[in-house]
Amino acid sequence: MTYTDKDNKFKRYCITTALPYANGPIHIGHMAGVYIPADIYARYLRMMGEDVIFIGGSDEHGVPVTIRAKKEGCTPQDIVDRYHGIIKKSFEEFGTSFDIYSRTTSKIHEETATEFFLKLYNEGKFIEQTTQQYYDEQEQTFLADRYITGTCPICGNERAYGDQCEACGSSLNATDLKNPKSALSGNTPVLKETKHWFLPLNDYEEYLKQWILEGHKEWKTNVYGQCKSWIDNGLQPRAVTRDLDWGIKVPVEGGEGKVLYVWFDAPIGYISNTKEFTPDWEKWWKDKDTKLVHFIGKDNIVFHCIVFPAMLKAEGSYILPENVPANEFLNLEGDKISTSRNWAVWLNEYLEDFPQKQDVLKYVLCANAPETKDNDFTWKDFQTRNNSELVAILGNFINRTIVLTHKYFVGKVPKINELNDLDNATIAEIATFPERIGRLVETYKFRDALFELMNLARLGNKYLTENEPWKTFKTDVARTETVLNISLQICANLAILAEPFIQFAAKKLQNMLNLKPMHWFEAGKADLLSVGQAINPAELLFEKIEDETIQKQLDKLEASKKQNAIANATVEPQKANCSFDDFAKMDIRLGTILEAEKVAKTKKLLKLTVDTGIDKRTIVSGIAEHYTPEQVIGKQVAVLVNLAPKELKGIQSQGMILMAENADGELSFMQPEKVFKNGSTIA
Ligand code: B3M
Ligand code: ZN
Repeated sequence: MTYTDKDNKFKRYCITTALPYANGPIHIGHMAGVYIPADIYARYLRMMGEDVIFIGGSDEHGVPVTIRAKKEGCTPQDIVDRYHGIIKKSFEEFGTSFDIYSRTTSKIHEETATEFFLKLYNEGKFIEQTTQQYYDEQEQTFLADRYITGTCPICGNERAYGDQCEACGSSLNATDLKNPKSALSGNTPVLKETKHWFLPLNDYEEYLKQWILEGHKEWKTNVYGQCKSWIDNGLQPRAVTRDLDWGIKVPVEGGEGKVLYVWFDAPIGYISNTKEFTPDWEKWWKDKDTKLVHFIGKDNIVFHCIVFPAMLKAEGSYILPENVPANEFLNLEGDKISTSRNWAVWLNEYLEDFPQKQDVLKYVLCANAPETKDNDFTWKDFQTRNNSELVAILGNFINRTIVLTHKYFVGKVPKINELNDLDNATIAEIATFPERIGRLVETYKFRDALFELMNLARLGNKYLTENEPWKTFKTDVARTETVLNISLQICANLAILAEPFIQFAAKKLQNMLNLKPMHWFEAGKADLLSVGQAINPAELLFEKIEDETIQKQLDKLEASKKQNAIANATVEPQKANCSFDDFAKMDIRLGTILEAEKVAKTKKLLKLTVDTGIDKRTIVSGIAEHYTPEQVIGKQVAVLVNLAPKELKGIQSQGMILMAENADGELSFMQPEKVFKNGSTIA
């Protein structure tokens, strides 16, 4: 029984989390959007004594994986083996409490998805359609939308993909692109006929309309709104197969060279993973007493609220999700998180850079979760939340209470004496927290729930500060006993109620207090610790994070921004051809800059004296905004020595220093890789 299900309608909870593509590690956006809320939900329900299965796994099919493989020059299997390993390990280290974390290349998944497809196929639930798809004649393959780039018909971005333009965010059809090019060969693809199987979503439109728009008005507004707009626009048949060689083979005649669409097989992965976990899997998927909840990000809403339910409905024996509490996106330092641009905080790197600080990230990402709108993660906020919330509020309260108990009462829980009004009010308030937090978790308001948890610590701090046991000890030991007893009871309540949110700290605190793991319903009381019970010395739960640590992370991001700028810089188009004779006319030599000074009243010019091996001459060069005179003296550089002399600001310039220039207009000298004599020719 839960607070919001007093009649015990649901006997068990099947909690799924979007299967991340195994084409890269996972990052804080995934964590904040999906895995942290799901983990809090699962841990909480277990503490409520509910029967829970918590399912995760890697999505190993689909084009994102093949693209990564192509980029790295290895097989898709290599890619998924690598990233599934990395992702699984980081979830384990982070302490995400999956009952199973498996993968869609498993045998059992292949069988389950194949069976599912066949059942729908045999029952005539698909329609077959021949459509025109882009085909790369050189590579002899149909092109997935992501493999086609071209000009966006909406904003003119020349690097739009066949399914989406990342510049303006429009979703596109490959055939909308102007000037389409195959990402495999660079050639213009041709349209070719191909047959596919479609799930006629339109047949389920009425059902979905009733089920969601009438039956699930309680869904989050972002989710409900997206569903409504899809349904209102009218549902169309959707292809469930693709021309691709990476995936689960289409198991019917005519299916050669085709695989199940990744969005057909991946959600079935939830079912296969349950099967892998327990032979008793059907109760989790086919019994209406089970509450099925999908945790996902907003880009997956249509698949989990419309397509997958239609698949399940078509199959006929499955339950549908009770809720799909999708989150919005988390940005990073004001920019969209992006795997390809390496603009992310990767979970595996965080765990390396911040050992033993899983709770801090979990706390910050929950406190700032994009539950109702996109949110921003900044390292500064991470530091502030750690230092002024976890350390200053929670850690400080617990530390003060335990240290004082050791100092005054040899580490034993003191007795309660006469209670005053403040004590009674405080005890009454403690009692309200479990239900308050519980109801918020049950309704997927994890941020508010966490805020309430911290309010309990705030209550503790306030209580201590108002009662000043460090003062009363000298005059009124009985009062000090009462105050510390109540403070310790607050600590014990925190030790229980914090478990879903910051489980490492909760465990540590339980150990400090010698408290056995408890049921959620047991919290709220002021007698969790019995009088005379020994507690252990205070251990630090959280430590301050210094500016240098934060700066290191900011530097890391800055470096990846620079990398990207270099990778994405536009290159000047090639100039018209010149003849060898044209080129041979130029006399380019190595020369050394001997003297340099700024040309008065100019910003850009340096007057240089250069030893060209032929003579020592004056060259005026437009590099003063990039180099100081001191920086250039002594450099051996490339000099065009037979450029016709020219007067610049009254100075005769006899030649030109050759410079490389990048897209940002930054300049760099051309220097020989070995030191040669001045006057050596360059050709
Ligand atoms: N792999 C998309 C994503 O990672 C996809 C989710 C599958 S959930 C069944 O956003
Ligand atoms: Zn566009």
